[in-house]
Amino acid sequence: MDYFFSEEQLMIRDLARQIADEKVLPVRAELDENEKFPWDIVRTLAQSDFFGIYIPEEYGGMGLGGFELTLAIEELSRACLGVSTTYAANALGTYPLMLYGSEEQKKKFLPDIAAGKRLVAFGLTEASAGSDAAGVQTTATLDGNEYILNGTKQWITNGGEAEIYTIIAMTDRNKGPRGASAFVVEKDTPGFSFGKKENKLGIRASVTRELVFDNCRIPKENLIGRQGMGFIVAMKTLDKSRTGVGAQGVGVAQGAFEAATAYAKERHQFGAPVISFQAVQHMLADMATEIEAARALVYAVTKYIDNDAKDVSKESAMAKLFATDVAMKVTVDAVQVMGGSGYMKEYPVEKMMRDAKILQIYEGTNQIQRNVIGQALIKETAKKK
Ligand code: COS
Repeated sequence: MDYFFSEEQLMIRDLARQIADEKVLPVRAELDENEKFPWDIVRTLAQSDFFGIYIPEEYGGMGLGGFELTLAIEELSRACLGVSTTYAANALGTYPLMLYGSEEQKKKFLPDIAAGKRLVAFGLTEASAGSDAAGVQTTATLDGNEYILNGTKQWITNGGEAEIYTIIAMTDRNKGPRGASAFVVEKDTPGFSFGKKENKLGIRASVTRELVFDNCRIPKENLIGRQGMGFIVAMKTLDKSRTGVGAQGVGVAQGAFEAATAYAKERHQFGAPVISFQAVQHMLADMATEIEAARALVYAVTKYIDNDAKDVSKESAMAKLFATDVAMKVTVDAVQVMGGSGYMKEYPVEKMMRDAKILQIYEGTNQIQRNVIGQALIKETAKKK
């Protein structure tokens, strides 16, 4: 398929592919085995200006869009989903500042983020808040010129390694979603510490930690947007970032498909390469078709969002839902095509299958995506009456 990329888009895709092939592929098994955070790769991405792709030029970025970011995420995911999660979660954490930050906040934080000098994390999830985004228990209480944060965030990607945190906390618990507010909190703020590092099934190169706020005082100026807007900040952030999860799905599925196809050409049974058997060909044909359909949807939705479309919740949820379900199916099938070898750590597809599972869970489970799509359909059909 030719997506008629511009010169700049081709350059980003090719450079991302080169970094993935030269820097990520050789170490991905080791990063996975030892749960090693990919600092060397983060530095390489920073040197190549990858952290600034989607950040406006006035704040030190390249001034491009979510589409170019998607191309970079897809290529990194083709090699290692743990590495691409670190990179994509950085954008997730940055969006609240980009979308709702004050001029002062943007000037203060975005240049360092664009340069890859400081990593970012997004903190919404808690023990009793995840799918139920309004169920946040962490509180932010205004005290003079400061907010005091108390509570614990769970399963936070880039936790501990990031230096900038965008956090959703309740400024008024009685108001439900309208009682939430968004804040930016810097690492090393007294009262802000990190809990245990999680031991995960997949994406083991990425780090997942608890964030603990114990009477953590932050300046009043660290409020993002207005008080009470936190739920909207979180929803709009997720609307924008979910296509990135879709791109992760396309990338990991592509990587698994390529590995399975190459293997099926090499492996001989009954005197012939297994790819000559129709049963295997049909599996590969389905995989190739589903990947292309997922890629087309992710690209189309990302371009739609880049063109300043107003309400993108439904389309963004569709891209995430479809591409990540494809990723799960394709990675499972890649293991099946490769049989015993597919199950062994010597080959990359068992890791891809373990990694892919998280895509159906984080940034809103695929059940939640269906709820978002369903709610949008109800609204749309009500308008048409
Ligand atoms: N953009 C703008 N406004 C939105 C919105 C969006 N995407 N989604 C909801 N809202 C608004 C609603 O219109 C509603 O406004 P009013 O009070 O004026 O009517 C308000 O926000 C509350 O919305 P709703 O009643 O739909 O909230 P719910 O608590 O039922 O939650 C879902 C809705 C399930 C969609 C939300 O909780 C969600 O997205 N959950 C998943 C979050 C997630 O991805 N978690 C993973 C961890 S973060 S990496």
